[in-house]
Amino acid sequence: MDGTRCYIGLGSNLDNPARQVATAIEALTQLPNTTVIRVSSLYRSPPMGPQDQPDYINAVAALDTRLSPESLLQQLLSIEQRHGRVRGSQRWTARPLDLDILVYGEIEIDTQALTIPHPGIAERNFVLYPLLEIAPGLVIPQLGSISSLIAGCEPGDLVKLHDEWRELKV
Ligand code: 5RY
Ligand code: CA
Ligand code: CA
Repeated sequence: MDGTRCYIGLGSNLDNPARQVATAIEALTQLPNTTVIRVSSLYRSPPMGPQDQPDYINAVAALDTRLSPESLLQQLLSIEQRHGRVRGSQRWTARPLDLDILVYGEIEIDTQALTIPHPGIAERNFVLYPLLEIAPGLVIPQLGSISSLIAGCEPGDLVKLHDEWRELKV
């Protein structure tokens, strides 16, 4: 498989979050013109932003894709919908699945629909620590190396989970 190396952030805090993330990874492996290269451990953390919601499970996946950023986004939104996500008027509320394009090769995009690299990466321990695990040498456009970003981001209450979830199937 060739294509562009991308990093996808996965998050869930509703309806068995670990299973949501495990089955979303399965869905990523089924995307057209795309190969999943690596998947991080799962991590649990308290909600950042609005705090009146359950703890999150997060992970990051590396994939190679020939999909454009826009069609990759449409595919991710479709997976979110199949996992029962309903978007309301409120931002940053609990959700069964959130999939973000964190990095898409060396590309920089800033449109209404899509900002790449994802604007929250540098401040979010639940993104940086799983990224460090699967791509320790990564350099992110505009943001720099993972190691320099990690140096400025405390792990805080982030907990790395054990790997039993990798056996989980639907
Ligand atoms: C801040 C504000 C909004 C950080 C801040 C959001 C997740 C954010 C989350 C997630 C965890 C959200 C976006 N300052 N907390 N909060 N994991 N998503 N732990 O995936 F991330 S809402
Ligand atoms: Ca997100
Ligand atoms: Ca999102």
